[in-house]
Amino acid sequence: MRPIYFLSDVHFGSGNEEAAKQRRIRSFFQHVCKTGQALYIVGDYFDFWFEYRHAIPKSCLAGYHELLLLKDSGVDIHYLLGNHDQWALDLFERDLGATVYRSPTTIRLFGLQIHLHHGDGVSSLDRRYRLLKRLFHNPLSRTFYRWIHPDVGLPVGRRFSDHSKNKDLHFDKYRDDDSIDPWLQEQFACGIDVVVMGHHHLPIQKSFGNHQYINLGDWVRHASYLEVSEGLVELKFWQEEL
Ligand SMILES: [Mn+2]
Repeated sequence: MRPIYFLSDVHFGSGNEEAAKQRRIRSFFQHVCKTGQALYIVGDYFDFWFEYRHAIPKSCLAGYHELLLLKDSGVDIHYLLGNHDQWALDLFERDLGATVYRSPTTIRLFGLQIHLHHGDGVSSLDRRYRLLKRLFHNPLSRTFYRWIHPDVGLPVGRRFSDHSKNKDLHFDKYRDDDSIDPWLQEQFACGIDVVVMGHHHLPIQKSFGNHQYINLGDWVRHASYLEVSEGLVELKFWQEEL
């Protein structure tokens, strides 16, 4: 069986070196197509994906185009929504044939129980965010926002989710954060072999006895991804093929 790849936090559409990001992602996706069988996106592929019934944000077109090419190359796409793309309706399923996960999920691959969680709200450093999350998930506020014209609504939404260069530094707060360890131990105690998360933008592969915690990092600064195959769970960094 060919390897399965995982990535998260590409943040397409942030306006931050978009052309370079698209080039990197395209060359990585070609590698996935040549060598692998499926790609798992563990959230925040887009910086702000808000899907209306008849419209999607222009800022996401370049990133979406790469997903279409990947799908056409025959790779299975699995998409766990993150906090920047949680407003997806049915386009990923209908148009990309993707399997979409709207909440954390556990999959079984190569004999391993792998728990996928975008990672938002897990750390104790996310306390303020948890309040916001309730607002974002509220069906009423979603419906209300959907009725605002995109030319008015999207700039406001993007300001909230804006992933500018300066904001990258804000993720350094997670560097020595071990407040997620008790949560990880709970997952391991329930039979999970590997926890795969994104959101923190810091690539990490850490062992807890026979269990592992992987943070997928991001494609803003790191171009990091996970490769899983028979007997292999390895966090890697994509080097563009020249
Ligand atoms: Mn995130």
